[in-house]
Amino acid sequence: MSRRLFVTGMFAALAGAVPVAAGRPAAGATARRPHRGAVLRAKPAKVSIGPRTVTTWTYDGLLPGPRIEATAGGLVRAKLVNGLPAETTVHWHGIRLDARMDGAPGYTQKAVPPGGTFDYVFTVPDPGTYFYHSHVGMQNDRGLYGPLIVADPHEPLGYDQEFTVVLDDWVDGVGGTPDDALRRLNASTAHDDTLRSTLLGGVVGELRHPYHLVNGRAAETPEVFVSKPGRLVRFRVINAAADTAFRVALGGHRMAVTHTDGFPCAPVAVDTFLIGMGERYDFLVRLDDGAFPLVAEAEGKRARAFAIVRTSPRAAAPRSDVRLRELSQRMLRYADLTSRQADTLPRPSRSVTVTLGMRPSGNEWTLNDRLAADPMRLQVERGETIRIVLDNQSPMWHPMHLHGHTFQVRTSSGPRGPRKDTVNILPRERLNIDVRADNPGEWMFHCHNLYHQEQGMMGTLGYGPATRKMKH
Ligand SMILES: [Cu+2]
Repeated sequence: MSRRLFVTGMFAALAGAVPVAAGRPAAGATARRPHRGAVLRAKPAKVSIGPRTVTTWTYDGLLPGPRIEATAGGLVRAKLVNGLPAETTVHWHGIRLDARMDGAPGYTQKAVPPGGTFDYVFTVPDPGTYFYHSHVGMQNDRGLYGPLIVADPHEPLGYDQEFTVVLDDWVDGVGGTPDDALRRLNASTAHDDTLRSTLLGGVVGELRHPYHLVNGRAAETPEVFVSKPGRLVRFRVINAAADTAFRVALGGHRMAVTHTDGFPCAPVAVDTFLIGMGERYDFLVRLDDGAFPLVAEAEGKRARAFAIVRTSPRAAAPRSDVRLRELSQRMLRYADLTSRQADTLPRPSRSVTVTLGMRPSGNEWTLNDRLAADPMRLQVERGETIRIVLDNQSPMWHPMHLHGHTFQVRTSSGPRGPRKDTVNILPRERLNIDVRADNPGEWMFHCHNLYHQEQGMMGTLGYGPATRKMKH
């Protein structure tokens, strides 16, 4: 099939010309359970990532945590039971939910103490690919994350099968914990500046994680997604890593990117895309006959996460170190992404600048020159639309994430930039994002590099005058 025909087919599918044929999602080896009345038991556990077994903190002993499924407009109920030796919360990343359910410790709830419980009950307004994770300290760089998939009751895309691909960088239980890694960083001003990428404008991350995972499995013992030749398959890719952007490609295939951060966009045919921490991308692909490498290159780190997409039981498995030409071919840019007319926000009535900075130690990251302990606060009034001008004066890229809202990225290609909740901004770059203030609360706005978050890069967007901060 030619690429042009393929893309035409994608647009036809979006227009509803192809009937919905989505069967039950088959998420490879990812554990699943019905979401109704789900109980999430946060607890220490031994889990195998393939080449080794590690002791870490998990939900229900699983890595990733259980897949939670919901339908747009419906309810999610999840009881968090804290079996950890530390306090914890669950944040529902990307969901425009009731602020009391956002899981932001000290802002929207008190963190749940060891032995405690918390009932998360909220409506999910938008379909799409989301995830949940702990929002306390470095816990998200352990195993405390899982996919949250919100089905569209009027799904306009026709496809035969879907797979969820949760990416992670892994250090816990391999020469220490993420807290140890953070302590080492904070104790030194010498940083590893060999981790570099032109695409990310310089140094890419704070440390070299020893493993990179797809659905909890290292490249040595990869996840295998089983399908059939000719099937049109939707992949939902979630970057749950703490410090790693991934460059994703499927060997021998071109992909049509259909969604970012849960929201639909006009399909774009590309060979590869870059996904920062906290971002999600969905793509459609018509599978060929064989066994194909699904590669997520840890950008600038000379390592990769790896899985196999198999449509032929007899085809030889690709090696995890296979060279993929797709990785260096046509790459998705934000300017390629166009949201639906219905998702386009009105003109903002004012703009505020958020300057991203680094203090000379290299261990303190700031928003408008403030650290998390005395955070930047953007005040908004309900109903207004504001423009946030992100101005990165720091020497590293940052995936900036806003809780409780999706913003519209104003790209160079016109007014219908993508709706997103997490956006990568490169060093020396300025980027405009518009936010409609339609969900009152006190919302975190922070870098999703967990090390930067813990080194101060955390502010808030709040409605009306500041009220007293909740006691941690
Ligand atoms: Cu950052």
